[in-house]
Amino acid sequence: MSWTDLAKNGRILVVDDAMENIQILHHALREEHDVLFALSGEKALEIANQQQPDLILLDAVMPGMDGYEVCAALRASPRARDIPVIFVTALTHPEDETRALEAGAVDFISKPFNVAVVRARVRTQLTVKRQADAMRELTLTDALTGVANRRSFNETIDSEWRRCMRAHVSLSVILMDIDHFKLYNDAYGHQAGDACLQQVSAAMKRCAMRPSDLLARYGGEEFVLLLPQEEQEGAERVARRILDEVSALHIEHRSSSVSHHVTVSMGSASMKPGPESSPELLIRSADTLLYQAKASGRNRYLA
Ligand code: GH3
Ligand code: MG
Ligand code: MG
Ligand code: MG
Repeated sequence: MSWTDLAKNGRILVVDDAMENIQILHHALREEHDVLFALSGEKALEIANQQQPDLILLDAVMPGMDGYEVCAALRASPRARDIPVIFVTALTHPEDETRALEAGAVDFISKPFNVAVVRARVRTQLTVKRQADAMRELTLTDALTGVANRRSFNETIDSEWRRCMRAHVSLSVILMDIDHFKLYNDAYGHQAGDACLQQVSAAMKRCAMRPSDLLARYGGEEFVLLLPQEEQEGAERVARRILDEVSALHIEHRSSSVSHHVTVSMGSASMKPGPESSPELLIRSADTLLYQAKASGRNRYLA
């Protein structure tokens, strides 16, 4: 990707069974946007799921899957359902337009179209999409630490649970709690406490290696790390690394009875999704172990 691509405003997938239609739209949009294309509905779904464009311009009449079917399939796909769709079609009847909007399209452009109008409508939808993405990001992020919040964790553990169930693999969680954090606040002040939370969560994040791992702030000074497709042993390796990383921060904590530095306690649990298990049970197991880690001296993990 060159710097000019980076400077472009959004990535658009153009779907049409006629190459000349794709060329016209490509020509109209390429200066401002990154343009991908697909010559069939099936191919469009594949690209939408893999590359997650910011907007799709969709032909209605195509052999194989038509635009309406593509639109319905996009809405049903977790990875593609938030991508806005504009129909661009030779169909002009109000009923066709209604059907497109009912299928989930955000706009409908009839051919022949005016290029300037297409550009303007595309820009509008990209702006709306950007705002929606930013809003979603805000609702899923913890403001202090920048890691995922509990709402995001709850959404993710449910979907990863289902994914691991289909794949017949385990998933693990590590529940983590800063030791004697109340005393830390009392000794160093609330602002220093906030900075400590930021440093500790950043250290935890460095230990989450895979793209599907998710670190979230679970509550005040409590964090949770979700490790999809990870067995007990892998989770223990990560927990050990977290102990080391947090200890290597060397954040002074003179009133802690554990160490003169900030430490964490952890409980980690792993499960293979099945009828006897649930995400709630997984978290409860980790929580019980965290409690025991606290009771048996802190600055350790139990699995
Ligand atoms: P333990 O080792 O048993 O976990 O003891 P603790 O003191 O860490 O646990 P406790 O639950 O008694 O206290 C948690 C403290 O975390 C109290 C609360 O003021 C502090 N805390 C929670 N959220 C924040 C925050 O956002 N910023 C700061 N500075 N402190 C916070
Ligand atoms: Mg067509
Ligand atoms: Mg604590
Ligand atoms: Mg706590």
